[in-house]
Amino acid sequence: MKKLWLMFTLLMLSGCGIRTLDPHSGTARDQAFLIYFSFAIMVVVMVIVFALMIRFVWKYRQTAKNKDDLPEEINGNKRLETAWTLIPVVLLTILAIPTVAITYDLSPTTTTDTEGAIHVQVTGERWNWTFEYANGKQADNVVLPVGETVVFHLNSNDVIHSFWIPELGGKQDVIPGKEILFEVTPDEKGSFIGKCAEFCGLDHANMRFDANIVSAEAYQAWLEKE
Ligand SMILES: [Cu+2]
Repeated sequence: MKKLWLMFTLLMLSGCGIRTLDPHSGTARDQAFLIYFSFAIMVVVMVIVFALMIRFVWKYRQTAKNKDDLPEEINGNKRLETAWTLIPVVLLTILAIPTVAITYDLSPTTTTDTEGAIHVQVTGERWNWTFEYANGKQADNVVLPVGETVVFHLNSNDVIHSFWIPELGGKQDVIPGKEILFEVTPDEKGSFIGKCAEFCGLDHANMRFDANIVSAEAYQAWLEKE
């Protein structure tokens, strides 16, 4: 028990930040909104259910007075059954509307949706990523200008990987034989860790890269450097 407390305290002190909840792009912000939104609904449901449960446990506890009473029969009560069917339907509908809207909105389905964007070919391979720009430049880490829309063209040379830069959004499956587009507009400078989020073999944990978001000038200079 002592050890458990120590582990818990260390975990809390380490400030293990949840990077998906520290969004630095519109995509990541939309995703973080969905997380908070569903969490809020969950908290409301949880508070109501727990409050009712505590109340009923207390109100209907056995006492010397009621110990021979039989509970009221509620089987077939139309009002109750309608209520406990409709409440989840309403909650799920409230959840589904923004979820479906945002999901359809997040990624382009064709390249014509994104003319004027920066297009980067991304190839996942056990166990590294290669980024190729329109001018032919190849790199192991991705460099992008702040405020510009970028479309990643995700491809895999072997197995299924998953492309994920938590602060910028994702994750997006990378499937061999199928190009998947993933659009992001980073809106703050910074260096973020990207990773493979689909277990793909022995060195999966090391399948990482850096996503460096820099000024337009720094990006241009980097792009033109051999
Ligand atoms: Cu992988």
